[in-house]
Amino acid sequence: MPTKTPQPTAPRPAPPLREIRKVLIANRGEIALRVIRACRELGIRTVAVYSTVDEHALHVRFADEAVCIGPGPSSQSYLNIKNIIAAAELTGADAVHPGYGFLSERAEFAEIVQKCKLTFIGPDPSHMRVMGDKVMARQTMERSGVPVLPGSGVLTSAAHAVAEAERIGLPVILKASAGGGGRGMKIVRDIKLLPQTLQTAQVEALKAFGCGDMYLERYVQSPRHVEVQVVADQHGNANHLLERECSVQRRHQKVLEEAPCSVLSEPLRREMCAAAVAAAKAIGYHSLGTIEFLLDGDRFYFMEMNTRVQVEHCVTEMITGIDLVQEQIRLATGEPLGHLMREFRPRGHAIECRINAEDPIKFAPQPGTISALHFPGGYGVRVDSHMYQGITVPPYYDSMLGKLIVHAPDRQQAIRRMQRALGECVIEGIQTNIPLHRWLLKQPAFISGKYDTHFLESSLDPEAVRAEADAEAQA
Ligand code: MV4
Repeated sequence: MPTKTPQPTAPRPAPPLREIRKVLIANRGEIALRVIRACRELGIRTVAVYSTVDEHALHVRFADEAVCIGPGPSSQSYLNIKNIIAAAELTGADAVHPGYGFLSERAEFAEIVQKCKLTFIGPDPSHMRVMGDKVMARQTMERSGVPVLPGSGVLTSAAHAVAEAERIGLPVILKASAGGGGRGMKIVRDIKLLPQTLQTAQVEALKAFGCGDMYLERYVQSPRHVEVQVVADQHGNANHLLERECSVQRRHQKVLEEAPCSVLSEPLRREMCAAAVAAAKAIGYHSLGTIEFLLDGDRFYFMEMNTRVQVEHCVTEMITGIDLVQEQIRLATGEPLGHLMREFRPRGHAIECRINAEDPIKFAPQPGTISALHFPGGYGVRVDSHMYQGITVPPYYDSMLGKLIVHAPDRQQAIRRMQRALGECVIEGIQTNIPLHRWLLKQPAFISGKYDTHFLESSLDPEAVRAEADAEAQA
């Protein structure tokens, strides 16, 4: 097998505590606000960076200082490492928070931040590299006793691929070793099609990721996506903060998330959460992290690890009472897990709807100006959003306007609370996916909790979503 043998990171001596007094947030939108809020409560000063189209953005207004780092396109601003580092040096920041997306999982960025004597609020670049290489991640997990699907190493030829597929059994899925999040995957049901599919996939992966390495896995037909939140300190301690159910997706974009997962039995939850902690310990991980699993009946398999704070972290916050971003900052200073070391039990149920600026039926992004805005409130409702009345949503970034999160004693009450909150939501001037959410929350498959990763795309009913949009317009 030509595949590199992964070496789990050896335990390191814990570094001394590094004080954080000023954080530069290398991001925009709701997550930049989320980090600023955590910093303010911790008594830490904040530096926003922004592109010219974000001059009036809330993250710029809420931060103590702000530095313009370039024009609208992210390649010239939020991905512009030189300008971001210059902004940190100019303002005397001592730490950098990458948020999610943009530079958050780029090992080279974390490395540059560290070389500039700044604290990276996240794991080591080495952790990002192991988990960014999906073949290495799989092998490391397998060796650590974390369940993985039958699969191959990097495929060296069409003949090798066919031999491996025959050993694994059809159907199989071809994945790019440098991919992730659903990018660069192809399902193969007929062995005759494997050589051609492999070649196409290699070319595409090389173009998209700069690496054409592909591997095979047994394909699971109707899985659920369940992920476990882990926390780890720089002293070798790791723990979990329960799981999130994220199966409501479209084209690998999550649409709605909940915590806990309504179909996990208590023994299975314990097993999955223990596997996630073992995964983090296997690489000597520190900071916040998420272990994604495919759940197939009562079996689960490691998929990927995300080494950043995730969009859906809020549902975990609601059911655990832990401010994950504050903890992430605290862990970056070298503090031990402390109060995070206890056993967490789900406290009620939380649901998050991602509110996007898009056509609710065709899903095309809808940049534009918000002419009227009213967010819901009341007991058990949380809104994490960077919107304000009059904002012009630029076309350069993702279309998420914010997140509506509810918390209630049980799942049924959480669904009712979300329906109530969506009913209070007013966003005029641009189309949003709120009608899609209103439709979704009425679906018997959703209400019963018996859905998998194909549910949204297979049961989407444009007429019914249109009816929700019309009903909303009437109200
Ligand atoms: C799979 C799979 C079935 N079998 N792997 C998509 C995202 C990436 N994390 C892994 N993904 C999948 N990997 C095997 N061996 C099905 C998916 C998948 C999926 C996973 C989670 C949520 C939504 C999904 C939608 C389609 C496919």
